Amino acid sequence: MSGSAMQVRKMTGGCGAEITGIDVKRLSNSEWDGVRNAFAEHGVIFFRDQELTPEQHLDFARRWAPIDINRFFTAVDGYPEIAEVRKEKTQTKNIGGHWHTDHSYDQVPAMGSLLLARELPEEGGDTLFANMYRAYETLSDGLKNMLLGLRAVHSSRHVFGAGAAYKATDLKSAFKGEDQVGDAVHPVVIRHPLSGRPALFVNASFTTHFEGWSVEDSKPLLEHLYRHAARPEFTCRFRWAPGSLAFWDNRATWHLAVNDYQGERRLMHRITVAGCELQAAA
Ligand SMILES: O=C(O)CCC(=O)C(=O)O
Ligand SMILES: [Fe+2]
Repeated sequence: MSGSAMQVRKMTGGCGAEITGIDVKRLSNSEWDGVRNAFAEHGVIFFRDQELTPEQHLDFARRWAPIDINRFFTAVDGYPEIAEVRKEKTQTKNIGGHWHTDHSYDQVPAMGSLLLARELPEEGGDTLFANMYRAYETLSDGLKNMLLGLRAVHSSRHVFGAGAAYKATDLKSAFKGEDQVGDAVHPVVIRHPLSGRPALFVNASFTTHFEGWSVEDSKPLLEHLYRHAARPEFTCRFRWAPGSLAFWDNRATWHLAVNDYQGERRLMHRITVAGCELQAAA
């Protein structure tokens, strides 16, 4: 790493790392190795002051993997591969305001998203992340062993389908594709494709039930896992400024966009990159 001012600093004891001293448009080979290692190790990485055009945002995204266009999000004008995460002054609901991981309803879930801040409220509009390695590791052995044998069903129907709850809110214009919904089944504990470590892979927004269990039977255990995984010591919170860029791994983290800026606009550009089919741990 000689000649580079790059530094990787953990955000908290629980999740994420901030990378300073680099320009993602011009990475040396050793910087690129360092960035990739930080992503695999910390699950979400943050950069500041990256003044990227949409083309430069796309170039950096394509270094990771091919782009996986989200079929429900509105695209940025002229850039079908960039999704808009927008909240207008007059809107009261925001996108992603509950803990979730993107694309778990796909049989091949996306690797992650590169979210770039364009317009921000005066204050607020932070994003929280939670570490799904820590969530799994800190369960008791008995529960870990039981979860290793389970798979869970994930769905986009109740979120983006015809009867979805957001259709009755002021978010209804933000999404499209209500006939594109579907389901997927994944192991509850995955072997992470980059790190090889076990990670908990269920989330409150898209997981509907354990395979072979009813929704009703699944609910108490899923809720226990959700409460456990959201413990503050597994999380970090990122405060955005224009030019801030986050890249999170959907297979290692959850995220939540804090909706504490009523009456102000917030606009982010999101590029999602492709992942792989997920294998069970152990
Ligand atoms: O706006 C944010 O901070 C994140 C929203 C979200 O959930 C997403 O872009 O996937
Ligand atoms: Fe999201």
